[in-house]
Amino acid sequence: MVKKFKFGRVLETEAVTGKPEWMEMSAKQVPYFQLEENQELVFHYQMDKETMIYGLGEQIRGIDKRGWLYESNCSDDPQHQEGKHSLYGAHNFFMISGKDTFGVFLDTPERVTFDFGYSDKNEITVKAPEDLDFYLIEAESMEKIVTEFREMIGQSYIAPKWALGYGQSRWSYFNADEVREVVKEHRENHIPLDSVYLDIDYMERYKDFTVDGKTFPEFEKFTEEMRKQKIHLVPIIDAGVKIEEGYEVYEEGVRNGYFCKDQEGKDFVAGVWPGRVHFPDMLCPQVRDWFGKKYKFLTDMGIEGFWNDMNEPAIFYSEEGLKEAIQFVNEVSKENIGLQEFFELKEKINGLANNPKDYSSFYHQYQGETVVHDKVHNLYGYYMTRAAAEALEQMEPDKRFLLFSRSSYIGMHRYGGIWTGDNMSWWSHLLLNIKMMPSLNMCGFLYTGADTGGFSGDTTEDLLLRWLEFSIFTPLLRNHAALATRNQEAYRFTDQKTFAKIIGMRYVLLPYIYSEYVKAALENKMYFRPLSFVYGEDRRAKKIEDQLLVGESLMIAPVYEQNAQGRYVYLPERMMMVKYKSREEYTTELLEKGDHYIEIALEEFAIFIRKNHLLVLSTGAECVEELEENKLAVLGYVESSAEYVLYQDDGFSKDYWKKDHYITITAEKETDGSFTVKQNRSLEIVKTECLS
Ligand code: MIG
Repeated sequence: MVKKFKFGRVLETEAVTGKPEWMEMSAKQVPYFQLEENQELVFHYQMDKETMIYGLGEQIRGIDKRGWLYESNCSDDPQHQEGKHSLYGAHNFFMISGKDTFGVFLDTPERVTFDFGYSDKNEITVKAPEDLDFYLIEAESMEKIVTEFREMIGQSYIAPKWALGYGQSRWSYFNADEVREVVKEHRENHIPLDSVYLDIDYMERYKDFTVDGKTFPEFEKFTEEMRKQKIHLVPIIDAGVKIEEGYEVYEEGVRNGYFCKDQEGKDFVAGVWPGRVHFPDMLCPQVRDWFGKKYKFLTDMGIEGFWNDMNEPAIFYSEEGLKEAIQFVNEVSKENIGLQEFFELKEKINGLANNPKDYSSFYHQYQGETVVHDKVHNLYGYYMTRAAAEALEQMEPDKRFLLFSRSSYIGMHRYGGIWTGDNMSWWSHLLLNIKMMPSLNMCGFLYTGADTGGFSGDTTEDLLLRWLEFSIFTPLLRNHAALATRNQEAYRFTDQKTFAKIIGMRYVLLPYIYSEYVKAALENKMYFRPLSFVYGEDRRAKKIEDQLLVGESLMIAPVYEQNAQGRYVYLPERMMMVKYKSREEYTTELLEKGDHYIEIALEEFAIFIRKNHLLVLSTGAECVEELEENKLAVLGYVESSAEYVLYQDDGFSKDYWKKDHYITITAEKETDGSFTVKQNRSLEIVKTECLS
């Protein structure tokens, strides 16, 4: 049951589309919370000792969000450390599990703070602006609350199947030959690959919807050449439009008044990669229509996927801010700089980027009103990505494109996925990645993953391997690294064969991963679940955050510590462990409920099949196109009988609900101890292996 409480008149975010049964409550009596109303709304909730808090999507820290202060304020902050309060997204959904069981969604484009036992360890204090739509979702379990919430916000974006293959990225591959080299090395070393990402340097002077003719000549031919090798090129698009005479996008935008305005009504100027830019007013439907259609420039040349960056929007400096800073420098430079001035100087310069003052000095046209950016800040990346999605849908209604964004708000999950931004090549960020995934799923973001290997800083061979051993389970699987960092492509390291095998396992597992991912989207379920959602009665399982359930059949326990040869794994029930080096090299074993120290060498990873569950495996391939969908192996832990509903489709159409996409596979234990596997389609089951 969903109850909606309206406070003031909130600017519509269009996060909520569905209309499950809900009640609109006019009274300001919000159950569970004590409410203070002055300039803002303050909601208080008393926790008991057992209370756990889930949600908030893209955030730092653990799965249980209790014990820290979080903020919804989309920020381009590449330091994802514990002390932070906000990352790139604003996902205002959380759930309480304790003496009470409920979920809350605060729908507002403005800043919200979530004090989850930070000021007072037993109290939740949520502060929101006075204009707010407050949704209370009640159901008997965390999973049911998630599903109710997800019904309310609409079906999650589904990526084309090729986008579940392995992607290689770098800031940047500077020319076509570098890309050719990356592809060649992967193919020669039999490291599977489906896509190569183009970062900002493919453009001409960082201008959106241009291609540098010198470094990427005859781009259309180049995409075709890549397609022949079964590679998709995925270019980046940035939010800011370069100010440059003669540049069509800029001129059209100015002519039609499509850019955000400053206080005086002039086009607001910010400094980002292209230099001075204007921001398209993505909140305005006409502007979205215009900007979205620009993607056609690239789709016409054979591009089928994009990533949208810098759309918080990130601002290195504003004209005003820069002027002030320079003035300050000039002033102090006349003096003998004292310590005070030195610190002020430092702050002035550091404070130029993403300065709150700048976000309150430009304006949007939103639903017939002029609105200061501050008030709608958290919607910008969402609406940019929506612009692209809607235009692509118009251009080719029946085709799935790859689309993901850095900044997001709930609602954007219908239009694209997200990557989790500029992490570091740190072991702690691998763990952060593991913990963040279920929270994102709660908020509708299913097509998601981190920069595998780490973005900033230099990675190491073992970190990349261990990271891959987790990332092969995330729907978005991309190796990406920053400018001036060590080369991070799998073939750059000593043990290329191991990389080929581990990345190869992604393709072996793909029938299951794809099936679970698409079903999660269609049925408003989670692909990654914390153990507590399923084994909540088990006090040990309830607190485990470094093991996850992946889909219906699997539990994973990634190794995330340097030089570890294994790890402790807790089994909430008897499970079948499979340790994989490759499709051919693996061991199986039944393990009892309880704690186990499991040896997991660097070259392998462990998965755990749940009781009476099945796993389906392909025969492997070096790209998604080459997977033989009809030839499957079945692996299972079958005490009596197990059933698995396998979802399969062509991977690019949108006819998800067709009956013949669902194949039922059953395994039955016979009296003589053997197993019979059946299916209602003409699959070729190349191998069955069940334990009981
Ligand atoms: O200020 O385009 O998060 O993935 O490689 C950095 C260059 C801009 C930030 C993105 C990152 C990308 C980088 N971009």
